[in-house]
Amino acid sequence: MTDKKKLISRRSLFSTGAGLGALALTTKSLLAKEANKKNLPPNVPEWTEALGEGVDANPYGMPSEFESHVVRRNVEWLTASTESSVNFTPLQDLEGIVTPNGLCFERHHGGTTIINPTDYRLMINGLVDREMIFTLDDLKRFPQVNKFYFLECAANGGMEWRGAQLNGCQYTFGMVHNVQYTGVKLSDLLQETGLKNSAKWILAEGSDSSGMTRSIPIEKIKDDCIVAWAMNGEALRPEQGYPVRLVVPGWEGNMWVKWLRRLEFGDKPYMTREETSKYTDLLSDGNARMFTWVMDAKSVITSPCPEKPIIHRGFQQISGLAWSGRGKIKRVDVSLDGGKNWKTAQLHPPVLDKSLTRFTIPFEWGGEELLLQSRAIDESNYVQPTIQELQKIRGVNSIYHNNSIATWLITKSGKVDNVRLG
Ligand SMILES: Nc1nc2c(c(=O)[nH]1)N[C@H]1C(S)=C(S)[C@@H](COP(=O)(O)O)O[C@H]1N2
Ligand SMILES: [Mo]
Repeated sequence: MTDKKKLISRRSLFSTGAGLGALALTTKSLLAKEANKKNLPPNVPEWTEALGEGVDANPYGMPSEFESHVVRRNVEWLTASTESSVNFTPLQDLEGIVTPNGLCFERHHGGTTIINPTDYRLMINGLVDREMIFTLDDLKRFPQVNKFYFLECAANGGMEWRGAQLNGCQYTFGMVHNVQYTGVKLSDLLQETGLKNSAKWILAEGSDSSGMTRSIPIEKIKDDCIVAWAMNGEALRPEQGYPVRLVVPGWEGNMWVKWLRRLEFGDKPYMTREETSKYTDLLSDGNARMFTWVMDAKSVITSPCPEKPIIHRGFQQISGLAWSGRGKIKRVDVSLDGGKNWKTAQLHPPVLDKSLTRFTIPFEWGGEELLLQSRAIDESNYVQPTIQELQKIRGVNSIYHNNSIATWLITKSGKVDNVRLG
């Protein structure tokens, strides 16, 4: 091998991520925490000299005490009361595409409802052949599906319509989670109840004190909606609607009714509070968009980000998440210069329908200022817009459906800020 060839093969090793261990030894961390020298090689560390905890110490396992910063967080001025509130998923601390159950953001309008599953019933009524009431055990007798889907609140990023406001990945993007649901397809339940030809809409009703009700068109119900009782392999968490929630893949989170109590079939939309005064988008001409169900393609760089400053010069990875309510993510582009030049990132399998998708792209940082952006393109060829493109059509009065490209300013010290360009 000539010297030149050697160099090329070494570089290509780095660009696939191999050989990083050796590299890490030669670059100095800018923010290195002091390690206890006693525990470092060649010494035998303290933890090797003592027995560990017994197997019964944690009947339900918890994360390491050193990960206690990885928690859901709320924003004080967005918190009217804890019962009608929202907290945010710490996306910046997560890897891959699965959101751990205890870190899924919560949005409830009447607090977390506690339901004994023995007392749980799901009622299906209205324009069906047979009105029926199901217990949880009844539901579990049906053929089941196991599917990963993202759930995003339509208000995710809603504070950023007029400018950059919250300096954090968690606060600007964290109203999204992605888990594997287990449940029964709603279309399978309908084989039991039958459906009248005049049935065109469904009213999904929660059993919490908020009176959460949404209308959903019959085509979506027949297509892919799930009545789910498990997330990531275990029962739903109380915060996520235990024992049963509705899963409405790719559509705004508000429709995913938790603590699901009743499904009524009707011939027109029910025009509930949540689809008239809320979850509509006021345009510049005074009209409001209504029934804006689909969550358009969106992406975020989770590292680096305001909570994850750059701590090394030299070779490293940009990592992020992309998702679309219209299907699979087809491509993600990353820009280091505020959208002038773009490079295609690597998508990490599995790349699933209406699910978070992990992307990474390697880069070298020499200590210069950067304007970091990511742009998602989905399988319908929809391209994630800039905020200016979005504002041209939708004005600045909306709260919901802000899926614009965000910009992280990397400063010379490695600090990262959420900024607005142009
Ligand atoms: N019954 C009921 N269902 C509900 C809500 C609620 O308050 N009550 N909140 C909705 C909203 S606005 C969102 S964004 C999602 C949030 O789901 P999560 O708490 O699992 O994140 O649930 C929806 N389903
Ligand atoms: Mo929401």
